[in-house]
Parts: sequence; structure tokens; C-alpha cells
Amino acid sequence: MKDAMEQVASRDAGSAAEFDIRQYVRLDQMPHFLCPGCGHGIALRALLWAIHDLGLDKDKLAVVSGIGCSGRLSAYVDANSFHTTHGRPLAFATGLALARPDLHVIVITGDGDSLAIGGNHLIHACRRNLNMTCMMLNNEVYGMTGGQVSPTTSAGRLTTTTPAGNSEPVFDACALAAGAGATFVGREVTMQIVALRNLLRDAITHDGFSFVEVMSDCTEIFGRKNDLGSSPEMILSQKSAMRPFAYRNTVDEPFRPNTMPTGVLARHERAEYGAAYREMCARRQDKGAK
Ligand SMILES: Cc1ncc(C[n+]2csc(CCOP(=O)(O)OP(=O)(O)O)c2C)c(N)n1
Repeated sequence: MKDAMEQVASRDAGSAAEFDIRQYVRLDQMPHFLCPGCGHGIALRALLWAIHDLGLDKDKLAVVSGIGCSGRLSAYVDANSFHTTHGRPLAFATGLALARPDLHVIVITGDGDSLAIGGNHLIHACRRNLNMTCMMLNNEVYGMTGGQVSPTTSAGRLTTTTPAGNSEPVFDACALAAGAGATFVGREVTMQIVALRNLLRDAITHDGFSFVEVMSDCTEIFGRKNDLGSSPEMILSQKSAMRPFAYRNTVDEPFRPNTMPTGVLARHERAEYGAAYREMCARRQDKGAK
């Protein structure tokens, strides 16, 4: 067991050394616009690292995003990138993945982008099971527009639209995605960047729709208002509040301080929509249908 762990550790250290993020970002777009301490940059790094590990051809990579701080990230990726409208990246990505099945389509979205205005697109993307990966950055807030409440804002939190504290129940994005039929669902915190990279690698290679929720942190707008401390303090508290799924049931109450699992939460096989659609079209053509 120890040997296996050491092998994994040395493999991870090796690929960390080989991975140079500058090969994957548009350097002419630097400096980026994210605030100091924002977790979105860590998530982007993990994604690009996964892309590097998988050896994906940048010409065959399409990154689609909506609007928001999360939405801005596609502009930094040196690939085919699409900065679309708020809440609609999954709709754009659906057309793209259907028209160009040769592309690896990756959607970067925020909790507001994909659970509020774009919630409908998310559930249907999960249901449809088209081959693409959706990375949702959950910073519990509408970061870009100044800190309004979002469907994932924790109970009691102060935002510009909940000055007395949030009293709405929180969406569990992963439970929503799994319930809507997503064939791959996972969650990770930015603190665990190697685990996040591995999760994203699994998601990208999954045949069908994969959904990964990344617990990000908005230090400047959300953290400051709620007195959550610096970015390291925010991401450390996320880490200590969670346990990998594999360990979750190995610890007895009352020593199980969390209910939010990380890692791969759901994975199963179901017909991939694009292939099924193309097959149906081919059958119709064989029959001479117009
Ligand atoms: C149709 C439409 N409605 C509202 C907006 C304003 N708007 C831009 S970004 C955003 C929220 C983004 O929040 P989230 O998706 O959580 O991303 P974050 O900025 O936190 O990364 C809103 C409401 C818009 N651009 N378009």
C-alpha cells in the first residue's frame, strides 16, 4: 500500500514538473482580472493540468463559458474558446458538441450561471448525456456583479441582497446533476489540487456528460463581507469541512463533521446522446428519408 502511494506521489510530482501552464494560457491576456486569493485560478490550473496529462491537442479542445468571473476563464485558455451569454454556455456547448464530435468540449461555469439563470440548461444537459465536461465553480455568490446571493450561498451568509443573512435553502449541485441523470458527477475543493486534477481527468475521459463542482472561494466580495478571513483560511476551512467519499462512512458519529462528500459521487454508463443521434440519422438516410 505504501509503495503504491509512493508511486502515485512520484508520478504526481513528475507530471507537476513537466506541466508548464504557460503552454496553455494566452499570455497576451495577462495579467488576469481575478482578485487576489480567488479560487477560480486554482481550478483553471487543475483543469489545464488535466488537459496536459491527457495530452489533448489544443486544436481539438473547445472551452465554452458563460458570464461571470468564472465565465471569464475561457478567454485565458489557448484553445478554441467561446465566451457566451449568461446562463447559456451549456446550450452553446450542446450545439458545438453535436456539430463537432471530434472536439473535447469543456464548459466552465459559475453557480449563478448554471444553477440560477442557466439551471434549466444544466438539468437537460444532464438528462441528454452528450459528450462534454462541465466544471462548475461554486464560490457561493455572484462574484462578478458585486456579491448577490446565489443558489449555493450557505444559510445565514451576508450578501448584498441578503443584508440580514441568507434564509433560502441551498442547492446541492451534485445531487441535482445526479438526479437529472448525469452519468459522471464529482466534487472537489481547490485545496486538493492534485485530487481535483485527477477528478477532472476522469471527467474528461468519461463517455457522456460529466459534471464537476469545484468549491472555490471569493475572498474579496464574499469572504470579506462574512469575516471569513484570508484566502488560505477560506480554503483550509473548506478542506477541513469535507471528507473524501471513500472515508465518509469509516468514521462514526459524532466524529463525522460534514455531510458534503468529495471525489467521484456518481458514475455509470448510458447511451451517449451524440453517437445515438448520429446513428439514428444514418439509419434514416439508409432508408432514404429526407
Ligand atoms: C441575462 C443576464 N442577466 C444578468 C447578467 C448579470 N450578471 C453577470 S455575471 C452574473 C452572476 C455571475 O455569478 P456566477 O455565475 O456565480 O459567477 P462568478 O462571477 O461568481 O464566478 C450576473 C447576474 C447578465 N450578464 N446577463
